[in-house]
Amino acid sequence: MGELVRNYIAGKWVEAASGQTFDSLNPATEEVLTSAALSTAEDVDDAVQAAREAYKNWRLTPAPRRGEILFRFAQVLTERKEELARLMTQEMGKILIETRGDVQEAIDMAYYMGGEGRRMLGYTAPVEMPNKFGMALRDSVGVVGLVTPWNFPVAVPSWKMLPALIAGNAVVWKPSEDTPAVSAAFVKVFEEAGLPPGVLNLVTGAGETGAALVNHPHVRIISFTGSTETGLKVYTQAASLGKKVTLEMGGKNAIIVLDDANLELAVEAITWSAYGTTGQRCTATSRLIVQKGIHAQLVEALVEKARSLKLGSGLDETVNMGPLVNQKGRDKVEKYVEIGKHEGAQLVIGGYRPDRKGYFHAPTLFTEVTRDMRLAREEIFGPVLSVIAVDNLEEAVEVNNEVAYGLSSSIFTENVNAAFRAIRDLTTGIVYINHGTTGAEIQFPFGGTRGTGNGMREAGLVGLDSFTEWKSVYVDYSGRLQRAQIDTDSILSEQ
Ligand code: UN1
Repeated sequence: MGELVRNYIAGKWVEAASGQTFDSLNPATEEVLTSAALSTAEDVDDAVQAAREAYKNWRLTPAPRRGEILFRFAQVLTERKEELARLMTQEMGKILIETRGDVQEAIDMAYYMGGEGRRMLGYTAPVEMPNKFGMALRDSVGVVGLVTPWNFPVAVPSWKMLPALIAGNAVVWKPSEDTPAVSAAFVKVFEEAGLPPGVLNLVTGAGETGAALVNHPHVRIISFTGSTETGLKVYTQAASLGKKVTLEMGGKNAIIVLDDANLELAVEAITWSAYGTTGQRCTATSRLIVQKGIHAQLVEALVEKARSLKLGSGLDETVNMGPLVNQKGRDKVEKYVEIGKHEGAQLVIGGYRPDRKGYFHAPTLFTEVTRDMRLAREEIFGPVLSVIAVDNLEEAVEVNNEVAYGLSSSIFTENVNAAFRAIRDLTTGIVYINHGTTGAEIQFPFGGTRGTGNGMREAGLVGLDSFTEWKSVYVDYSGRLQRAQIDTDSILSEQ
C-alpha cells in the first residue's frame, strides 16, 4: 500500500484534523491502493484561510510571472507524465494510452494558460465624453473552490485550476474520493514548479468535504464537474449563497451514421468513443443513430470489433478496456442492462460481468432501441451502446436533440451538404464530423447545452470567464466634472 495521502494546505502536507482516513482501491484488483485524509469542514476552513492569505500576494504577482510558473509546471509535468499515468491507471482503471492522454491535456492547458499570462485580453472602447478613457479588464476574484471527478483526474482539474491561477486567484481543490493519490501527485508537480505556498490547496475527502467547500463563505466561485445528481445539489446550494458556479455534468452523446458513411472509419471511431475509458467519459458515445440502409452491416462490424477487445489491467499494454471505477459504477451498468432487456431492446453482445477479480463489465451492444426507452435517454456511464434506427438525417437530428443532455455529437457521412446541415442543426456544445464524440482539444470551449451544464464553458479563451470578473475602468483627465452634453460642449469650446 502506498503512503497515506495527506492534504496540502499552506504549502504543507498535513493529515486531516480528525485523523480519519478513507481507502482508495485499485479497481482492476479490488485491493487497497492507498488511504487518504478524510477531511471535514475544519480542514476545508484551514485550506480556505491559507488560500485567502496567499491570494494577497498572488493577485499582485504580474501575470507574465504567474505564466512562467505555469510553463515550469508544464515542463515538470512532462517529466512526470509516465509516473502519473501509471498511478492513474492503478487508481481509476483506464488504460495507459488514455491516462497518458489525460496528463497530456494538463500539459497542453498549462502552456495555453501560461500564454494567457501575457494576454489576458481586455478591451478599450471610445467613451462618450472628451478627455476621458475607458477600458474593461479581467480581474481575479479571490478563493475559488474546485470539485472534480475521477474519470479525468488530472485533465479536468487542470481545466479549472490553470485558468483560475493565471487570473490571480487562489484555489482550494476537493478531488473525487476515488482518486486521492493521483491528485496529490498532481499537486506535487505544482509544488516542484515553485507555486507559492497557499496558492493551491488540496483537501481530500468525500461528500461532506465537498459540501463544506461549497458552503464556505469565503469561497465565491465553485467549479464542478461530475454527476448530474451531485451537480444540481451543488448548484442549488451555491446559488442560495449567491455564488458563481460552473457546472459540467452528464451526457447522452450520439454518433449518427448515414448510409453513405465510411464504414470502416465509423466502426473504429464508435468503438473508441463507446468503449474507450470503459464508457466513463462525459463525452462517451452511448447512442448510435443509424440510417436503415447501413444498419445491418454496421452492427455486424461492431459486434466483431467489440468481441476482439481485450479486458484487463490497464497497465498491460495489450489491453483495450479496463474495469469500471468501482463497485457502484458496475452495479449501475448491470442495472441498465436489466432495464434494457426489460424494455424490449435486443442484447446483441456483452451484458455480463467476466469471471475475474476487478470491476469489469463486457462491452455491450443493444439494438432495436427506441427513442422513448430509458436506455436511449439516461446516462449509464459504462460500456453500453444503444442502436436506434432512423430513416434519414432529419430524424437522426431530432433523435440526437431530444435528450435531456447536450454535450457532444457526431455524424459520419461523405456528403458535405449533410455534414453542414448537421453542424447547423445539432444542438450540442461540441459537434464532430467523421470523428467520434470524444477527444476535445483544450483550445476550444468545452461544455454542453441543456442538462449538461449551466451555460458556462471550460477551456479555450472563454475558460477564463468562470474565474474572472470584469472590471470596467473610466479615467477622466478633463479636470472637470462631466455630467452631460452641456459639460462636454463647454469643454470642447475651450480646447
Ligand atoms: C470528461 O469526460 O469529463 O473530449 C472529459 C474528451 C476529453 C475530455 C473528456 N478530452 O473526451
